[in-house]
Amino acid sequence: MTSSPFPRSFLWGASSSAYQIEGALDADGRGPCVWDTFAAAGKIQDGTTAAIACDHYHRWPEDIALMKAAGFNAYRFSIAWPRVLPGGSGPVNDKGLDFYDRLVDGLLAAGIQPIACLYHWDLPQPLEDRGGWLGREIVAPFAQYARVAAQRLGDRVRDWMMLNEPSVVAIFGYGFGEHAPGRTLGEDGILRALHHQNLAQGAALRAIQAEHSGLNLGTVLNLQPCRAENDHPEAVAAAARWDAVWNRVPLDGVLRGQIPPLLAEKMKDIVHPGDEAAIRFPIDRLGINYYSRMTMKHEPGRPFDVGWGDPHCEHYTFMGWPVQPDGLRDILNELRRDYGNPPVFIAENGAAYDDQVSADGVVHDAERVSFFKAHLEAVARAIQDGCDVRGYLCWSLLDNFEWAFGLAKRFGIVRVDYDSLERTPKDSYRFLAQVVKGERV
Ligand code: IFM
Repeated sequence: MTSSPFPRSFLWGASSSAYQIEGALDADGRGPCVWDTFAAAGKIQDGTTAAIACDHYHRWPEDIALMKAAGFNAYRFSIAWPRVLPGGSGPVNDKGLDFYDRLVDGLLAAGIQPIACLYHWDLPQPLEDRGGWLGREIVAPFAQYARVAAQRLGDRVRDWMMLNEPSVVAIFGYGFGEHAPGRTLGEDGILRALHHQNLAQGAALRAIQAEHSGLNLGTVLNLQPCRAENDHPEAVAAAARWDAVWNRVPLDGVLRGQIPPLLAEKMKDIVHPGDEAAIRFPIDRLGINYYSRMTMKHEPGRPFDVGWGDPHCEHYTFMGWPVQPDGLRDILNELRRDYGNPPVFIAENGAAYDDQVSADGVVHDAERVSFFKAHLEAVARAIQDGCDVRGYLCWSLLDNFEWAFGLAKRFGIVRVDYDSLERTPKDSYRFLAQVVKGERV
């Protein structure tokens, strides 16, 4: 394609996370994490667990081969904190690190750039037992973990992301209890967990920087534009509050070292002198996860007096999420206009659908193909608008363990048969492979 809006150096690939695909939860000295505890308490909706998941821990060579065959040149994976530091801090488990050594070497041999994410939700249980993200005691263990990971892999992994979606961890893990560790502490739990992730991130970024120079350091945020359900002032104010919680605490924290003014009063006992400087860091890359906009309404009695409004959208995914590709272009342009156009990459974008295996044994996932097409067009337009977008990684390579929904929600471009663990590329895989080759979009 001669007029491709995507630069030659563009990163194309997929994202995944350790807990969702690896399985092998007892292998090689791994310690327990909060999601193990949450699943054991019967909190996964379809009753499944991640004990085997995609068995990526053993089948990673096959998964790398799938990415290579698609022409992908980048892959974001997460390192499992409980494999590296089974107690959350303290003694290092070399066998856990050995797995990521093998994975990184395999990726590099296949010509795929590894992008490592340190925290994709598998908090070691011993740390949760000491308060988890609710206390600032977690900062030092996270910095130790970052240092240890960079010591082992920093000679080959150039791109390091600290967190994945801190607002989801805080809101659903500590506010509403729908995610591990299942705490239902409302506003205070949410704001504490958000701020302490920001603090831990700042310490981890500095720890890695001190360990290795020349690395690309960043983090991954799920930025979702917040809209009011209608133009009633109460709804507009509710959307602004939710935007402050969901988007601004993480974004303004790392990029500006600021607490959103709307939350300053509620956070005054959580934020200590000097914290603003500690959470700010001149990152090299911002990863953006985008799924949809959020439509909010005024709902007294809920945290921040905000509830979910009706987006009045034509299409929804199997998660019930509205399909709103223009929100991605909006968020990229907002970063360009209001945050100095930082280098960004799409670190996750994708959709779960009710996949059916056809008589030919393949999933012809036309809806997912349309989803990708529309979102890639949004990215292309944002690049034409002048946004500094460096890559697009779909969520996800494989069907996987979708947290509290278990194995029932399938996001992969490759189907996984959870009995045989056989991998079968879907039509969306072939579509993205064509895009990468410049034949589509
Ligand atoms: O599966 C998750 C992922 O772990 C984080 N971002 C959203 C995805 C889909 O819900």
